[in-house]
Amino acid sequence: MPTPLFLSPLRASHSGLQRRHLLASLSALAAALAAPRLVRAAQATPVEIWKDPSCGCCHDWITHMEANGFHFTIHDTGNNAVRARLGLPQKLGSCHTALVGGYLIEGHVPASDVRALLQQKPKALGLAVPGMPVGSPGMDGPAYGNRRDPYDVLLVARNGSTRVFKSYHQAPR
Ligand SMILES: [Cu+2]
Repeated sequence: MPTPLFLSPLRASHSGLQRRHLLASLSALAAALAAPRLVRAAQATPVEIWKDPSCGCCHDWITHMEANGFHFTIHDTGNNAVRARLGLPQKLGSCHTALVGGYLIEGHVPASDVRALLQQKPKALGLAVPGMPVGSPGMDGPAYGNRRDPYDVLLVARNGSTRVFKSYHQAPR
């Protein structure tokens, strides 16, 4: 019968096309999966952090920062000594102290503000969110009933004076 002879090359080229299409899709998928991971490894900003080993909200802040391209070296030694050594007034203190790009980061500072600080490079000791306001990164979400208290990110000068770097969740006036 001539029919199979006529159909088979057509079927062959059709499946070849499908295979090529599938391979192209697979390599595009592989590239899409691999690329961000490589970029993340190469460009992640190193951060050193001092915290209590049992601090859960510290860990949640680290998770927030890592999701925004920071990479951590963790010291589970508490942060009172390092905070004093680096010259941050205790009244501005929180549960963790970090160092990134020569700046001190105290408490639950949003990653976007850390990025802004690193871009603006002001003359300063660093940023602080004193205490542990509910609604700040690592102190947020369903575990806190999605409450969003107002808080300020403070830019701390080397002499310990502060000004508001960014305000969050302020009640509308
Ligand atoms: Cu905390």
